[in-house]
Amino acid sequence: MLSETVAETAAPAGSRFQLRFEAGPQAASFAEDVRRGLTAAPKVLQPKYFYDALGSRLFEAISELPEYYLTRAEAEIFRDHAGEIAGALDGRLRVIELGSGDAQKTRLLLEAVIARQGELDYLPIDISRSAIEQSGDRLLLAYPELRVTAYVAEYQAALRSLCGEPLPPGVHRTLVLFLGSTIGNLDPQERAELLRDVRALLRPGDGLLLGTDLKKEEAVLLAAYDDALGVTAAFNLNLLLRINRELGGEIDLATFRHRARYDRERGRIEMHLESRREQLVPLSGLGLEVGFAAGETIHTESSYKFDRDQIADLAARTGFDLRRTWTDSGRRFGSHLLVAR
Ligand code: AVJ
Repeated sequence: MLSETVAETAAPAGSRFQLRFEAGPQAASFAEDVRRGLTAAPKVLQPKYFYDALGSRLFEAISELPEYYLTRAEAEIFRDHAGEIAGALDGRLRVIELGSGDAQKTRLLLEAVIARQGELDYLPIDISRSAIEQSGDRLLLAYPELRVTAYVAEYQAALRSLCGEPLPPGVHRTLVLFLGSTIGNLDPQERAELLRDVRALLRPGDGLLLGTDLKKEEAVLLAAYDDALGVTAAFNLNLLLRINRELGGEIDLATFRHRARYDRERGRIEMHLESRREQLVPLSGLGLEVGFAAGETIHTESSYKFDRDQIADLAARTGFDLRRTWTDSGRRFGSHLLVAR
């Protein structure tokens, strides 16, 4: 680890809230990743950079859109089955969440676990400090039985740090939550690597609850990533705003447009930022000028869609068994319980 700090916070229940920062040894900076991504062919930026303060709020707004069914479908699963999910592993649980964001739908699961065991250690990991602080405050106010140890970190760095720590007294099992189809952002190889990192933290019988979007009709998928109100377009274009603000860019946002397409073969939605014309984009802060042809794009996100067989196969290759899959009534989304072998 390059650095680890435990921050003082103004949380209302200070003693029940700890905030930790983990900088992985391999973590490149935003500046380095933008330089590398925009000088590559084809051009690419990593979706983790969507989530600055504004981007995190835009994603929350996306969750409210009629076309973006993922969040609602997963919440429906938790409303209908949280008790079953919380009871699927035996023993007292602690809950670790990867990419907790605002942790809204997680509440349904936390409540079900608290109902079973009376109290709970909850360890959210997220790269957005603002999202994790806000949600931590709100959770502690709502649940006096909760202790929160929040990690502002990339998953890998936090998982590795957690590996070295003993289980708190009275806790027998770890349940890791990776919800919202965030795993869909990872390419097949990265996806397996992350699951192996999770597996390394777990003991046989521990669980990973994995939320994934399911394969479906292309028109439905495309609408979810190209909504009529243009919120997803704003979410995507916000990356350019962030480059302007943090890296001294002078990108004219009006010269780019949001694009979503479905790659059926790979089973993934792709989001791109497309240059409307040929141009030279000044990134003075980086001492760089980036040339774009008309219609050239920056690939900003892949969002993979899955079927159950793929999840069973992924589980088998990473040291888990797929014990059970819950779906919403429209069979749009899947919550898969993987149990460590
Ligand atoms: C948060 C990664 C699950 O891929 O659906 C929403 C992000 N991108 N609209 C997704 C997103 C465009 C979202 N995940």
